[in-house]
Amino acid sequence: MTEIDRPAETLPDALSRCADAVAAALEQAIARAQPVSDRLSRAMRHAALAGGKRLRPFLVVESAALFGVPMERALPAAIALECVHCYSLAHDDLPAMDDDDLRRGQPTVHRAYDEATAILAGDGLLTLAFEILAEPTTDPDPAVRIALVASLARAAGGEGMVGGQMLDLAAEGRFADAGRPAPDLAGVARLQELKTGALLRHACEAGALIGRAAPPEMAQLNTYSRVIGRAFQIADDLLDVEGDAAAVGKAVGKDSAAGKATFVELLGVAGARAELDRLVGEAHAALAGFGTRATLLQEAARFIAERRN
Ligand code: GRG
Repeated sequence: MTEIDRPAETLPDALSRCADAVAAALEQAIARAQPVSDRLSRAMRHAALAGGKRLRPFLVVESAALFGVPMERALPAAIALECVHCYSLAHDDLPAMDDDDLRRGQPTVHRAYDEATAILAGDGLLTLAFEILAEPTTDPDPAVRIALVASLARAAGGEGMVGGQMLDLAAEGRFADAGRPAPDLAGVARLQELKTGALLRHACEAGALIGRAAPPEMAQLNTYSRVIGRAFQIADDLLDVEGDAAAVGKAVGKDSAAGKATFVELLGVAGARAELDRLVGEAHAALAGFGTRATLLQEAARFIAERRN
């Protein structure tokens, strides 16, 4: 099916259809990987299958759909990214990092199992991601598979999410020798562009690679992904201030307790909301060249800005 005969779908329907497909594909991928320990297998499933909006896979699928790629073709790259995201959450929740008991409304992996198992489950998902990307079913062209591997590695590693997480821990004043990122707007933006923005950027890049996007189309998606990355984090900061733990599915109020600078602290609640509105407009504009094919991605920008969990 091409984008031309793709049936119109509302964003909630498209998100839920994608989330179901992602859960089924993750379940199969973990089973195929055959972890030798049943406990490890169950912990990996707990980390990967306990709910979640599946926003990053949705962005992969919809970015690829801009180029007429059906969901099934984009799904392997989409679940590879979700494996990395789920690993990062399992590790972030550990006592050595955020020390959280609740994630996606369920006990965190180390609470449901133990710390060593949670670390290994995260490691298992991280490596599974790259195994999936290496498989020919991900893309028939080896050059595209290598580009996907390189893009995800850069996004997840020391120059991306892991680097951002390190800056975030430094912002709490944990390391005497590591320096602290400046507690101003530029410092917070840089930290967040790495910690959470990098995987969102990879999501759109992966879809563009699978869709064989031309450089100008790649650039438009890159702009969109940067803008929604910023919106995602501002919305997250607002949830930390105003959200309800039951609805959010995790503890709230942790940023101010840790004394961290956030967008909301620097802009104020009204300023943060105004910035979100501006960013939603910018995200729409970035994809204007794709016409109605980009409607779901444009609506996703508003969803990200207004999300309640
Ligand atoms: C431990 C290597 C390592 C990295 C951790 C992403 C991250 C870095 C930590 C997550 C902590 C956190 C709550 C960050 C705020 C933004 C964020 C990633 C929220 C969770 O993402 P959603 O809202 O979650 O997409 P779901 O559950 O819907 O998948």
